[in-house]
Amino acid sequence: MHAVAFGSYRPRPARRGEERIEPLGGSPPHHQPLSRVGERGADVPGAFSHRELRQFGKSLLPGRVQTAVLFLQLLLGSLCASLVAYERGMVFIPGGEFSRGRSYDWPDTRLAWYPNPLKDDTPVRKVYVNPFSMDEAEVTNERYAVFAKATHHKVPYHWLKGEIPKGQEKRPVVNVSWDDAVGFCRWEGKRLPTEAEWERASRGLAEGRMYSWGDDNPTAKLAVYGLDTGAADVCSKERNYFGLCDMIGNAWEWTADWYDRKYYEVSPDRDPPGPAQGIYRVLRGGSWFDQPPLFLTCSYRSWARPAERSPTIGFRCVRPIAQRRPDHRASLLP
Ligand SMILES: [Ca+2]
Repeated sequence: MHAVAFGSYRPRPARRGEERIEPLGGSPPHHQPLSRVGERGADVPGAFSHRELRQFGKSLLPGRVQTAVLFLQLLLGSLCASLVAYERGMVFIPGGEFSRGRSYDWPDTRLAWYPNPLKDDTPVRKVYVNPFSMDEAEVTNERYAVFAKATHHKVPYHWLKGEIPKGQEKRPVVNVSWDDAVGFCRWEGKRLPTEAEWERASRGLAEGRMYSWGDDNPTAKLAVYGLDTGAADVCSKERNYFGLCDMIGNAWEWTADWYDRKYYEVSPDRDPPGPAQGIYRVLRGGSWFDQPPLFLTCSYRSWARPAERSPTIGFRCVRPIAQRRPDHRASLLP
């Protein structure tokens, strides 16, 4: 199982008499609230409600041309933002800055005799990402089947006779390699999210927190986790702040980035593209198999060889809104 293959590190529970180190929590000092973004991009930054626009229009006095021009600009900006943001099955994630990484300690972080082998999700740094649209759900079996049929791409090995296992049409496709995922996203005119995009989308307003919903461990209402029976249908749990399903749990999700344990120390602050090379690709979000906390947190970075096909690994795609600067992964862009 994936958690066994890549889970060499687990925090040791605090011993009797030993101080339990609580997550630092709280908002970072330069916390900037995001604009509320509804599901499927129903409202976006720069968008105004019809009532607000009507009221503003009524306040205009005849002859005040400059004000009228401003009103028209606002109206057009609002319409454009809505048009750009809307795409069925996708959610608009506004561009912005957020605190990436783990801002709290695990119980063994400060124990000199028990050095923490993984501090790959630190240091916490402010990172800016451009706006993008993201699949609201992990790619399902039925969606993948359309791609496989159209492109003659091979299907996951557990599909007997090439067919989706009965009753699993709405489950996330798993046993797909990184290249399978890239091929699917490209076929849909999309690409895999970068690590930074994935974490931005996963966190929403939960900067400095363990999970999308705060610091409390998941419950059966919030995430698919801790099972031995496989993934569940996508979107069977509560959505996160942006309206995304299963960012925590259900299937691990491939990202575009190579894995480098020390990348956060050297990454650029704006749209970090990931290391230029590596051996493993980054996985995010934990799976149906994993137990909280660690693997299921917003900041945890897992990894696997690109050829890995695991029953716990799936993916979802994104589409950039703004043109990204050319980088070494330009070939991934649609
Ligand atoms: Ca997931």
